[in-house]
Amino acid sequence: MRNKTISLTLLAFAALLIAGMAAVFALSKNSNSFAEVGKLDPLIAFHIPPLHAGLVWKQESESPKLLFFARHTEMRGTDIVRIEDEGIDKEQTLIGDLIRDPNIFPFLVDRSLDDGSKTFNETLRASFKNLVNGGFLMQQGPTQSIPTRILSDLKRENTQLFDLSHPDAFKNADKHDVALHTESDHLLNAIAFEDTGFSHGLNYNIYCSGHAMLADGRLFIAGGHDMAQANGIKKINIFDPESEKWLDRNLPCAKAEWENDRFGKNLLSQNPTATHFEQCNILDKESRDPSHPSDMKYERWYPTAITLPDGKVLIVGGHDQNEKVGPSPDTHDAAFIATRIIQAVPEIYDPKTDTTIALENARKVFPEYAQAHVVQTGPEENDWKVCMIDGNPADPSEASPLPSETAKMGDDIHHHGPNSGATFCLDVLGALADPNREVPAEKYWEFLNEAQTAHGSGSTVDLLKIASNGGTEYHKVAIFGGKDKDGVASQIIEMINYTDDKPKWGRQDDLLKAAFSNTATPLPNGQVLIVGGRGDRRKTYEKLTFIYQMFNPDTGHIKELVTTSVPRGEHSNAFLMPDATVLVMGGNRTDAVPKGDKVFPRGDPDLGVNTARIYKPPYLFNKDGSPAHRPVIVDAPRTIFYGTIFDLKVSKKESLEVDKIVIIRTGINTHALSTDIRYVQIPFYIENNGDVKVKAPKTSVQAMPGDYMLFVVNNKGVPSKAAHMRLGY
Ligand SMILES: [Cu+2]
Repeated sequence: MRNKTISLTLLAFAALLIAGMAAVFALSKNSNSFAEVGKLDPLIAFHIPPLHAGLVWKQESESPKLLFFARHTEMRGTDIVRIEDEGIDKEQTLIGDLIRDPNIFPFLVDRSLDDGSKTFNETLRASFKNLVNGGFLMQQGPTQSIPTRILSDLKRENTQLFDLSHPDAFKNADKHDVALHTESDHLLNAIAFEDTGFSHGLNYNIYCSGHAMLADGRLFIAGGHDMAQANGIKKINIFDPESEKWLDRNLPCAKAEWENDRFGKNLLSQNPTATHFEQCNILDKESRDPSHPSDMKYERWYPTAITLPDGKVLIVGGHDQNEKVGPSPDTHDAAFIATRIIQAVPEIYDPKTDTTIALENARKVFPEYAQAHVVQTGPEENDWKVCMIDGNPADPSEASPLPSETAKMGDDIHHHGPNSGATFCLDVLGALADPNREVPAEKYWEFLNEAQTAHGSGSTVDLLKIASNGGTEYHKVAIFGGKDKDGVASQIIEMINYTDDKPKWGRQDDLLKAAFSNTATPLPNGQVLIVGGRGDRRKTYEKLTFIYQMFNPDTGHIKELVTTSVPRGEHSNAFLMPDATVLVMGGNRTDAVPKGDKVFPRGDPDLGVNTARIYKPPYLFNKDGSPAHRPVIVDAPRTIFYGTIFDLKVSKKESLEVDKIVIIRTGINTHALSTDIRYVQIPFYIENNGDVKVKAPKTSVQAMPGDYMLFVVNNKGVPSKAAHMRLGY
């Protein structure tokens, strides 16, 4: 008996020893690789899926907040669920009562309607559809927010401010698989989020609008989404991070009435067949998007916006439809969809006057969310243009319709085309100064070069280096994959250097997998992280890209990093954080459930939960997996001015090892588009006493005015944490 115990003990000990050794081996193997491929932290369950998001800063703050947008910004989840209302009890109330077609959402029927008591309230369902949505159906191909609000998100607005410095901001349940997340996991960090939509003055649905960060740190939003089937709006909305409020814009009539009489209970009790509030016919544009002096001339969904060196904003493209074509009983609203047009007229917003000017003389057709970059064309302050890839000729006299074959529901309604590899540069100041600015023409766009392929919805990075004399040493833009002319995902990476005599796109290493809707993020050491993307017009889990990749712009090489299990396709985003890690988040919720999944066979979007995660790049680790020693910025100015020299206090020992000083402009990122973000390497010298003197960019063409993170990178490639600074005139 005793012997047996001893031998069992020995056996257990041996087993423990082997397990221990295996664990050590596994650990050291993993740890070793952190310095090679980086490290993925556990998933962080969010209560809401961010479609687009951006870092916003109070001028005096060292830490940014993240402003989030989800779909249907002006409505809370409680506006779209069964309204036996206040007592929102359980799962069945989460099911969009407005969704009626079981062929489109079979999982809704399977999961909720087996219980006979859970019947729809037809009147109330219709009232929401009529009073808020003009009678249009709420479902559309890519919109999951209606049927899939989760409890932790239900009472919230769809615009949220995420306080990154809140102690619970990144609290998580230490899980690495989205399917393991429970409802309570989504509440772990909920306290770090604050409603920032209607309650803070935003009256419009800014889903997939154009974005730019203004010189004073305010967030600029052009256009957005109106009505169920892909209409644009003409609004300019602006968020001020100091007051955390939106600029005053008039409240749409239908929205005001809805607030007074939710679900039209009073209205319908007087007139059971009413289709709209009195004087508030939602099919009339003024009811939904009442005119304001700041409005754009053209309504836009999916436009590109970019801050210019003079602080104004250029708005290009986007599309719209004819809102006077009313809803049809047909779930596809084909007549409405068929009226879709691409806006060919750029507009310029001036934040000083809060007004917008249309450039009728500079028409050109671009795909949705086309890439744009400010490019220096000479030595003077006004020598610049905005270069854009995938340009197409515009009919000089009228709006240019999309190819008709794209006007189908049930397919990919976001045909991000027409794509082309043609790169054109717009002389913005020339077009603005033209006395015939209001005469329709296709002028001021100069053809630059044709890329080897089109790159529709491929992400870009914008990398600029300033020489010690203040001149621009190089200005490289790289574009990663995207859709070719036929709409097929590509693996091709191309790069152009705008300081060359004749700038030309040049092929680099291929991406490891063909993809569009990926996100490229410039890191402090000058390398570029690429995450996510999907590889087919039809979204399928199998076509998503799960490998993180690093692009080296000096060599053109691609390196494979970690592999994730979480897809990041359309509506995903990634942000370099002040601590030099990368926050990866967003994406369409349906993408997170594999097709054919045994537990959730139909890819139930309720279970494709919202998750973010922190990725730690290789530079944060030593070879043995321990944390790398980082340079420390002791003191830095909060505001810097063009053409000046400023002091940077770096801890003494590190100041002698400084290899690079970079400033990275922060802003919005979504749909592979981040026009705000530019990586600028700036010159410096070290005085005998170890003080670091840094030269700010000479002109605003090299670095647009606005908020930047400044990093010091040592001679081992390890970055400091960032100092926040605002660059201005
Ligand atoms: Cu979108």
